Amino acid sequence: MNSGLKLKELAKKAVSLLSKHDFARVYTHYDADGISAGAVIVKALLRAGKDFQLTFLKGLNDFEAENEDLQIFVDMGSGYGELISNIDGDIIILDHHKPVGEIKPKRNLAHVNPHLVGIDGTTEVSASGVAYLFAKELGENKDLAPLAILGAIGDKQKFLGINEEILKDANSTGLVEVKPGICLPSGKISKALKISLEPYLDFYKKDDELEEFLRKLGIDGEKDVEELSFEETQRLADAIILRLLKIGAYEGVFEQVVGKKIVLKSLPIQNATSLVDIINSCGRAGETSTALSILLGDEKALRSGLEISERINTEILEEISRRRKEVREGFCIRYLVMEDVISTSPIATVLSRYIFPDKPLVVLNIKKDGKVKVSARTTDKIAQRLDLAEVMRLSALKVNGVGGGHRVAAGANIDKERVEEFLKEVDRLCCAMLA
Ligand SMILES: [Mn+2]
Repeated sequence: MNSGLKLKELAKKAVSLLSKHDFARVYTHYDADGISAGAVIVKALLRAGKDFQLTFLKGLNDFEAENEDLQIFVDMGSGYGELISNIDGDIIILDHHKPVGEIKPKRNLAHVNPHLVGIDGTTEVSASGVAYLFAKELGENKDLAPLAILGAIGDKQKFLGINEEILKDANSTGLVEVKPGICLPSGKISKALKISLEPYLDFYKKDDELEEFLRKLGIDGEKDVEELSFEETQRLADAIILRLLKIGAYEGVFEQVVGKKIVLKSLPIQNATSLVDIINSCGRAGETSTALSILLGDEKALRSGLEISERINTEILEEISRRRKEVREGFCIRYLVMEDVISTSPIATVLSRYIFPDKPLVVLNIKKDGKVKVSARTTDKIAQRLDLAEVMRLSALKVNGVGGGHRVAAGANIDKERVEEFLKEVDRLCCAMLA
């Protein structure tokens, strides 16, 4: 049996476990992938006539299990074998993070994870994709494929393997179209270039440079991104590549930014880049229910989502421009220690992909309560030789914390007192893996 079919088999098992219950307690992650996966599950459960309660979590570190007959963990769970083993209830896990620790369930468990069947969950299928496979086994849910695509974009995945199949599903229903173009948020070009985080073009607070860029390009910055002619789009694409080269961005982002754009016809914002951005911003702002409502088609939620997104992106851009000077260099890593910022993950992502792509980057956020949230990022080129999930897991373990994630993007939670020791271990492990 090929691995795609094996994954389907796992999804089938999850569906049969669900069939024994009328109610499910669902937990999902608060980022674009987790929220899109949540939207898939909500729609699929509603259609299947199941009752449910959905909760968004930042992770499972402070999770306290409730006594429910069925709990569904989405975009999380696989990395927490011990925690899951202690839950007294039936459990479905729909995740794509690397499994850590054996799960010895107290009752029934259906664990759907691509890594269990030899599929790379980091690049080839997101939690939204796994949720979609589950939904497809549950009923007529092929129309949810665009949400699975959104999750894959949110997690910066490739359209290979399972993701490619999902894209085919979406194409076949006419709900998604892949067009030649550039992945920029919708709206005025000058604003899109300035506030975009993916791609990050380093025009924030650099109005003169932006003006010069547009002047040389011969394109009116007041024009809408969607109104560009084919020829203008090509010119802009070339200029964006040059800009990315100039700021020293990782070459792997070029193909993600320029070439094609994905149009999601059934979703309230058709520009996939914009929609992912809005959903992520809402998640970061703690407005997860707004994000979910947007994906379920609520117009009013969309209006507030747009406002939230602009506010959050500006805060993040401000933080990046202020903090990039504070990035320090170890032997084999770079690191940045911050205090109580809104969200470490997008800062880590932009810095590691666009400004400092030559070494793994570790960003630490010291919270007021003394807890430290760590985000580690690297390029897929470096990740061929190094596994950040392992680096985070082992380094955190050494200082009594927890860590894990993906090869290219991982994280940890540690205590403030152990920061120095932790960073030393991260650097040591990275050097060892890269040697
Ligand atoms: Mn995910």
